[in-house]
Amino acid sequence: MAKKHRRTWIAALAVASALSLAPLVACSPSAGQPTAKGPAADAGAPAAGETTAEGPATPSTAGALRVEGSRLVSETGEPVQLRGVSTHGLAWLPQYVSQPFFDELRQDWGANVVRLALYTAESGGYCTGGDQAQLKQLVRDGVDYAAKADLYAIVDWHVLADQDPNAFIDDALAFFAEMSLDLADRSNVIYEICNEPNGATSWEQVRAYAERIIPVIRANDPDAVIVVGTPTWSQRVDEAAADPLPDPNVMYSLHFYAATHQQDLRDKLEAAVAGGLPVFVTEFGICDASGNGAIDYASADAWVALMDRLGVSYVCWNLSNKDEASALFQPGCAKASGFDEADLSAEGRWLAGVLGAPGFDAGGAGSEGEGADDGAPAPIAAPSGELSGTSGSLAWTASVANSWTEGTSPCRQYALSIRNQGDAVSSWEVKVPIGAAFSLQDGWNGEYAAEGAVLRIANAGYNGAIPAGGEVRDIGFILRF
Ligand code: IDC
Repeated sequence: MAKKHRRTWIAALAVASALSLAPLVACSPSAGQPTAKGPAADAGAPAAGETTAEGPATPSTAGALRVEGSRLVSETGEPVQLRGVSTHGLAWLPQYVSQPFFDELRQDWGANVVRLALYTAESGGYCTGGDQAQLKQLVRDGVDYAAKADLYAIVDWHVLADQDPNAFIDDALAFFAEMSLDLADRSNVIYEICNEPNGATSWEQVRAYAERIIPVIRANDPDAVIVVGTPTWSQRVDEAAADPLPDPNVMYSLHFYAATHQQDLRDKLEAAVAGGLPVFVTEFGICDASGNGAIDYASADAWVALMDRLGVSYVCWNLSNKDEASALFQPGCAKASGFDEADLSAEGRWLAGVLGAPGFDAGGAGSEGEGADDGAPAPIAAPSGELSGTSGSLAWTASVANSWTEGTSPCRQYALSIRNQGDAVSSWEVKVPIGAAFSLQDGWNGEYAAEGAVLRIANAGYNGAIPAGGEVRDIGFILRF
């Protein structure tokens, strides 16, 4: 009822002051978007094919994937976006590779891909004393569990401390020869042949390595998608773009840690994709590049918004209970499956919100404030109460003016007020972390932009000025979860 009143009020306002309401921005892709049928190489097209009414593309719906232009596409050429999680090192934390947990990743988390990270060089890594037979079996099992769970699986040769993938190229040649033979019949496998070349390793060196590994895989699996890392911890997609490999089913990885890697790396991603390079974010975190430190939610949400807009696939680091910010589970959590919201770390709760995690909605996480970093909101389900925060000297409050359900989707109408605790301003912008996937249904007396799980609101043309100590009100919006 209040909703109806509100609409009447808007109409009156529009007539009275001849003001146009801010144009609505497309809803968050994680909330579900229609499938685009446009040319696969059109990087500017909305992210699509990934989230349809039936859910994200999976091996059973999209089949064997391939690369077309800058996009990953299904067997029938529909754009596909993969979104999921990476294991930590299989040698150290093998317990998360299981059928029950991979089933959960697909059904409860809403993921459509899992990455199996096989460290090459660290202590106990594949080339440095690890039990190779056991590790290969874990990879085979992981791909099998993923197939049964209807997930794509990335076999990740996790070059890190070794810096240059050529350091252990003989092991890599033997590994990929054997794995591609064993997995040749699997249509859910993606090969990632070097996680993060780093140190002084140049693109020429990575390219030379790829030119030796790719034919070995192709001998058994002519069509699988292969992802190649790029220099500087997989950030130099520009160098790959300048001299790409001739194989048409190759993608190039870009990795980011949101608190460290900001707009300049986002620009690199956008430029590479706009130039036609197929890029896959096979690893990212939302803390700093050490895998720890404070979470940067604003940067994380900006990354998600960009990747969703470009249709770029992304995989979050890492499935572990380590005491580090990039671990998806609470430190020491002893479970290996059967997770619920309380078991998730701050990054885990954020990711569940981004993926739309259907299995976590029912329990109504709503764990606002509970152990969250930086006071950031943590709910996964639709937030039920008032949201508030500050942007510089502006203190804002978004209170729930009305709530209802459309179909099975909760909707909330919010009233926003902003108090200026500093000097007079002539314009304003606030970022409201919603903490759950949403779509913006309506908004008034402001300019609205949905960025991942954050709603950015700037002043309209007529309400930018707030005197010192003053307040603006009558700003409102409707979200559907
Ligand atoms: C980190 C793990 C950490 C482990 C360390 C070294 O989170 O527990 O001790 O590796 O093995 C990467 C790497 C990834 C890193 C991660 C965070 O691909 O292996 O994991 N990171 O440092 N690139 C950038 C960041």
